[in-house]
Amino acid sequence: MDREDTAVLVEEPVHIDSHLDGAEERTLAEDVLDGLTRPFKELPPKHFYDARGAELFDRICELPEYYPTRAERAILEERSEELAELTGARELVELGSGTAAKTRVLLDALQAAGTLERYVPVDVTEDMVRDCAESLVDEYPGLRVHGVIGDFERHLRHVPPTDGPRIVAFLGGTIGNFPPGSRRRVLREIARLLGPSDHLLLGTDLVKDPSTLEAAYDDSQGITAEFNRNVLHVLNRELQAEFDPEDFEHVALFDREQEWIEMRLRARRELTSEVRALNMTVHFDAGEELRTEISAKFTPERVEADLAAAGLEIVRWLTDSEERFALTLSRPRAGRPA
Ligand code: AVJ
Repeated sequence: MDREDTAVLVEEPVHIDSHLDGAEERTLAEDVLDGLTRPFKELPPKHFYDARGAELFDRICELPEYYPTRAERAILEERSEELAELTGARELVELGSGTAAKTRVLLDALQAAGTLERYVPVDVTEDMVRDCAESLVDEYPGLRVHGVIGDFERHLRHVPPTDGPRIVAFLGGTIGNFPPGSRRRVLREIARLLGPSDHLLLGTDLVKDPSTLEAAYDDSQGITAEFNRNVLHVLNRELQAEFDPEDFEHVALFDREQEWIEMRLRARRELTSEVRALNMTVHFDAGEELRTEISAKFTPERVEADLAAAGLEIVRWLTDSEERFALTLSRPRAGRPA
């Protein structure tokens, strides 16, 4: 056996596959063509997260008004040991892993239980996944990391098969960003990653009084307003648009009927902007709004119904002491159709 053959046999602790192919830019262009020509203008929230958007989101997580991150972390700190025991997981798959800040709490518990073998982060930001993978293999001796760079709406089929029980984690309440129909579609797709001995760990923000909710999305320091306006910086840079973000006011309100938060950008005056890459002119009347995000708030009944629609049954319903946020552990219902 020569040296090259030997090299193939050495297993690298970090393995990263990228499935991005320029389709991301097309998605932005399509979403703008579709969403900004409608009578009620709308853009999907995933376009917030360029480097500046990701940094602003990290700052949001530290704000006194934005409780979901702290509440979810508190639940994990309190209950990770139990989750490790219930699942016996050898593998953690994390959708939208970001900097994996909360993930370490779960990895610690799986490590302590002696079952942890592999971490599979799925995220669109390659640099973040790579940096995070390198730190994690140093922090957790024996851990292998298989990063999947892609969009969890399109690339879930690239998540590698598992050879032992796994937890698929979808944290932060991001499932709430999908309108009800696509929410169930996304959950069904995620459920296809689960075999009979696997579990889904889902984070959802809970319905509560509107003033607490609205404050969480309209903080006194104006960080969320900057985050919201950042989508216009993204359009200016990626599609050669000419918006002045300061022409738009940040709006956050709780829709009591739908039980979701809406973020909007409201034109302070009548204005037009070219979007040069799309050969398009966008017009706003004074006061006209662009919806940039919905963030659904859940009741236990809604979580249960959405999971059931994906063929999943609840194993544990975990909340923080103030019942602001929930983590739900679920598993495939016996006899579910493949
Ligand atoms: C990361 C999508 C769950 O909806 O609360 C924070 C994003 N938007 N502040 C949320 C967000 C405004 C956040 N998610």
